Amino acid sequence: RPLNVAIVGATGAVGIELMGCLERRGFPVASLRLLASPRSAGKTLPFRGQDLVVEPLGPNSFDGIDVALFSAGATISRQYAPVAVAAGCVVVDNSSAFRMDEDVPLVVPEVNGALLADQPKVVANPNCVAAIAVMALQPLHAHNKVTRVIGATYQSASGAGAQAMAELEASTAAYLKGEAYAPQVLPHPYAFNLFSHNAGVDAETGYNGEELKAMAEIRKIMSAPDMRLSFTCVRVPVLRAHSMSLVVEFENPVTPGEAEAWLADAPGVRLVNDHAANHYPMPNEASGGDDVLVGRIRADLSDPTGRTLSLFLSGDQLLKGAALNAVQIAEALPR
Ligand code: A2P
Ligand code: 11C
Repeated sequence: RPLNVAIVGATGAVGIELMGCLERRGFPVASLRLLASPRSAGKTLPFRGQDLVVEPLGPNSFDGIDVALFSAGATISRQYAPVAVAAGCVVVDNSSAFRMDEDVPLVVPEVNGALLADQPKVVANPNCVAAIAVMALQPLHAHNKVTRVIGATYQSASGAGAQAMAELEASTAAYLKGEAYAPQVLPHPYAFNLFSHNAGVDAETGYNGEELKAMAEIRKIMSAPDMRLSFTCVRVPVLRAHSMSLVVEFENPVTPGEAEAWLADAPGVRLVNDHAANHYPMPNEASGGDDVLVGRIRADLSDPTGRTLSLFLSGDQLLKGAALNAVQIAEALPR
C-alpha cells in the first residue's frame, strides 16, 4: 500500500532533494507532509505537480505518518525521532544523532541493506563521506580484505546546507567584483579558497569531527571494526559533490585491473578511469547523478609488496551522500 510520508527539514538542501528522489523514483507516496521550522510555515514547495504547504514541526506532526525522513540536524532528530516512533512511524534519520548507537542500523543499502529485514524503528543514514567511500570500498573488500585506508576529502558546500551553498555563490560574486565579503555560515573566506572541515577539532587526537565520524561510520557500515583509517577532511569551493582520494591497503596483493573489474560490477558505481584522456571523476560530472564515480585506479608505488591501490572518487553529496540513500533505505524497508 502507498505510504504516508513526512520530511523533517523539507526546506533544506537535503529536504528538497528528498522530495525530488521520492518523485523521480516513483516512491509509493499516499500523502507527503512537509515539516520545517516556524520560519518556513506557510511556504509552498512543488511535489508531483502540486504545491504543498510547509508546516511547522510540532508534537502532532507524525500522526498518521508511516515513514519520516529526518534532515534538520542532530538536535531536532534527538528531540523528535522519539515522538515519531511513538506515533508509529519508521524514522530514516540523516543526522549524526543515532548513527553510532549499537541498536540503530547505519545503512547503505548496497552494502548492508540486509539489516533492514529486522524491521528497525530508526535507521540511520550515514555521513556523506562515509556513504560515498563505502560504495567503492565494499566491492573491493568483498574480494580482498581492506586493512587500511588513508583518505583525503574535497567536500562541497552542500554538506554544510543550503545557506553554505548560497554563501559560496555570494562570496564568489563579491570576490569577482572586488568587494569585501564577511563569512556568515562557514568559518573562513570561501571564494577561491579551501580550509579544514568546520566540524570541531578533538583536542586529544587533532582530528576534526567530520574525520572521526567518517572513520567510525565506515567501520560500522562495513562491519570491519579492525579496519585502520585516517582521513583528512577539507572544504573546497564546489557546490554539491564531494570528492576524495583513497589510498587502500589490502590483505593480499592486488592489481588495478582486478580492482577495476570488481568496481565495474558494483551497483551504484560508475568507472571514470580513462588514462589516455586524463578523464577521471569530477564533481561537476557527479553532481545531479545517482552513481559514485570511481577512477584514477593505480598501484601505489610507495608499497613494494603490491598490496596498495590509490583511487579517486566523486559522488553527489546531496544524493548518494544524503537524500538518495535515505530514499533507498525507505524503499528497502519491509512492508
Ligand atoms: P527552515 O528552512 O525553516 O529553517 P540546511 O541543512 O539546508 O540548512 O536545512 C536545514 C533544514 O532544517 C531546513 O529545512 C530547516 O528549516 C530545518 N530546521 C532548522 N531548524 C528547525 C527547527 N527548529 N524545527 C524544524 N526544522 C528546522
Ligand atoms: C559536510 N558531511 O560535508 C558534512 C555534513 O555527519 O551528516 C554532514 C555531517 C553529517 O559538511
